Amino acid sequence: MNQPVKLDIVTRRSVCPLDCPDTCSVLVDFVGDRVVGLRGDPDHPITQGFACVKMAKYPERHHHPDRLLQPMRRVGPKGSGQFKPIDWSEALDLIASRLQENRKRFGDTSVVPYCYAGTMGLIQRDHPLAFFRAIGASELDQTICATTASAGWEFNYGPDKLSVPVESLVDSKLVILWGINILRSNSHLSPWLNKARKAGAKIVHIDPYHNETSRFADQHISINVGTDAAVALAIGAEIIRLGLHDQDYLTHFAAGFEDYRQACEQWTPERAAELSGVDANTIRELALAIGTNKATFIKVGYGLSRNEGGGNAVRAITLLPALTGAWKHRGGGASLSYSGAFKLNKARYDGNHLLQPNRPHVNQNQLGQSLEARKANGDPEISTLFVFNSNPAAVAPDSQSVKRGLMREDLFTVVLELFPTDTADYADILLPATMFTEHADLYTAYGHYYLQWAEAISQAPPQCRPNAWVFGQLAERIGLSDPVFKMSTEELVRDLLDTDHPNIKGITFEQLQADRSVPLRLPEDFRPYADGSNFADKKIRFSPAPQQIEFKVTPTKQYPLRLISPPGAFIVNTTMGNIPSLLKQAGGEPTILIHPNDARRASISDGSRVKVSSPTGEVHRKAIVTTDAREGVAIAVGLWWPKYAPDKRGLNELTSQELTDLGAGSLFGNPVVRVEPLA
Ligand SMILES: Nc1nc2c(c(=O)[nH]1)N[C@H]1C(S)=C(S)[C@@H](COP(=O)(O)OP(=O)(O)OC[C@H]3O[C@@H](n4cnc5c(=O)[nH]c(N)nc54)[C@H](O)[C@@H]3O)O[C@H]1N2
Ligand SMILES: Nc1nc2c(c(=O)[nH]1)N[C@H]1C(S)=C(S)[C@@H](COP(=O)(O)OP(=O)(O)OC[C@H]3O[C@@H](n4cnc5c(=O)[nH]c(N)nc54)[C@H](O)[C@@H]3O)O[C@H]1N2
Ligand SMILES: [Mo]
Repeated sequence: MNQPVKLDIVTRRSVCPLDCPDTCSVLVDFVGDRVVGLRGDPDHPITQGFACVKMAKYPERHHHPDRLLQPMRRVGPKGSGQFKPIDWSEALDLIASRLQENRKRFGDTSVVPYCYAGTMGLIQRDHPLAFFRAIGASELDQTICATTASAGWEFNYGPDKLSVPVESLVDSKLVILWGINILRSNSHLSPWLNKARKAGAKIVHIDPYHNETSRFADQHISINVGTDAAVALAIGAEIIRLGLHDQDYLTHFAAGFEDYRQACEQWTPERAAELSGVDANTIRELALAIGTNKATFIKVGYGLSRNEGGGNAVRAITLLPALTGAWKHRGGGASLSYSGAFKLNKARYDGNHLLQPNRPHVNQNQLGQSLEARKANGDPEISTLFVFNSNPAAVAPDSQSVKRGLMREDLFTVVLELFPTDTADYADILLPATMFTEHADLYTAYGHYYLQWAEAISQAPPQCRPNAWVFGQLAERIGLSDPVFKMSTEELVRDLLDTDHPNIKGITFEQLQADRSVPLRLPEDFRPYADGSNFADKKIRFSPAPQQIEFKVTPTKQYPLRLISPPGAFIVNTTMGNIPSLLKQAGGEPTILIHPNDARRASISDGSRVKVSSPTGEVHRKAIVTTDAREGVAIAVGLWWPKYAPDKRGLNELTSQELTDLGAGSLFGNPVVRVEPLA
């Protein structure tokens, strides 16, 4: 046997920065300056010692040869990705002078940030917004992901999104994974569900895509896209008909129940079955199971909210545990997000106090039309765009429109990035950012109740800078005087902790430094909605009742399939989309899954190249013919970098800038498409 080579491995603790509910505590292994491994922290109660397939490849990302290492100025045409290195002081001077010129000429509101969740660290994610608020820029509505589902939840329960603690799930008797592929996008929930199952719980998955979570579950219920509200209302009707609702709970906590009851009555199992494709008896059985298992837990995903009726669907689904009083029972209730419990003092860190009245808003899902918009005198609405923590050329809807906007000669674009993304190619000034191991930050979570602190654990390349540093420098250059721009990360975090809210009060910076992960100070056996204390008006809003929204965009002869684009296993949005080993694992090229019957009708064979077109654009993909896709649904898994797709086009060529029913969210799960052989 070979003796293992002995290396001096030093292990340091950090927090995964990806936009994922699990927000893992991770252990990063170094040999000297080299990152050689990343593992889940075995001592963290939620991470439980395992990292996902993506982050396990983190060393490859850390040492990627394409990492941006110095500030650069565009020398080729926009979009060409041709740059020449400049130094930081030149870059910052150029930005500051062009910014001031554009503010003077086109107004403060012609400046807009475009940022989202490249890192979930609060300081590097949100603190830069203070800069834009101080200069009176347009406000960015960060609607690209969660606002529709959040609006649905908040409509019912009030502004704080609270969930059944992960630790209580072991006592669930029935688990419904509704429109979420937890094995892929919330994998650290699975150990808890396995424990619940050992103790007798049944696990049901409701999704048009038969995936690893369907196989993990005891039952998969396939459903037509965008019909969840009808099914949930029919379940509600059955529960009421059988008298399995919790009258006492409703008497105390429901507002407008009669309205809801009437809305449910319109949905017999048969009618819901016809629309949704879910068998009427399956709906009846599910209603009986939910009505009789008081500790039913419903995990609702964001995927089902990305269509015209998404907000109403989330409302209809998440009223079910209120109907049965499940919230009173340990392990019963629902979960969308845990974020509402992180009651930090957010008054200052992101410049809320600097926000000027009457700022126009730019909806993140309408970046294209905002960039293309002009005033009556021909001036652009947007003169200056700062992109950081986001890759809009790939992730924003209607890429053609986004690209037309980014190509504008009179647009000044600054991109702060780690890698040469498709968006970076459009920058006038491209700046190199630091990675999560290279800066300290504070992390909340949307899949558990632990607040976490990560120190910088590795040296950044000499010219890379944290987002907060960049905007601090710009603030200084243009003379912004608010003290918030001088605050260090530690000072900002101390400010965030400075609150009397019982969930936070008593958690100190020193404790975070020592423990890294600190549970929120929630009551023992926390049941957020067992009584009225967390509802907006002490009541759950059943009225106006959620509806099954009638879609404007429906399949036609020309575009017979509905397209959805759920997360891929190997990338998170477009992050990790340039890691060769992961791209290989993902099959080497982007694909589209279609059902054998749809494939036959369109004369498509498995493995062939196809043209996928929608009313907004077209892409070319490899077809995978499989019953994992529901008939009538085309599934494009994972957002490939457009430049790495064989046709150099991204999936959002096919999506539109129209918005959802609640929360002004995106319609990523809404387009209708035609799939045909590529000539
Ligand atoms: N590996 C991986 N993990 C991720 C991400 C990633 O890209 N990759 N992205 C992260 C981000 S930003 C987010 S917001 C979350 C997303 O997480 P979620 O959207 O909450 O969950 P997903 O796993 O995307 O599950 C979406 C599921 O909804 C299904 N679906 C689509 N339309 C409908 C519908 O109308 N009805 C029903 N019942 N189901 C429907 C899809 O087929 C898919 O299986 O995941 C995060 N985690
Ligand atoms: N068709 C379709 N489109 C979608 C979706 C879909 O389901 N279908 N999902 C949508 C969803 S759920 C979301 S959340 C959005 C996500 O959209 P984005 O938030 O834009 O997510 P990413 O594509 O991962 O891009 C994040 C970028 O931030 C960079 N980054 C990471 N850390 C840092 C840092 O510290 N500083 C700086 N400056 N940059 C950093 C990364 O390198 C990466 O390029 O996409 C949406 N787009
Ligand atoms: Mo997201």
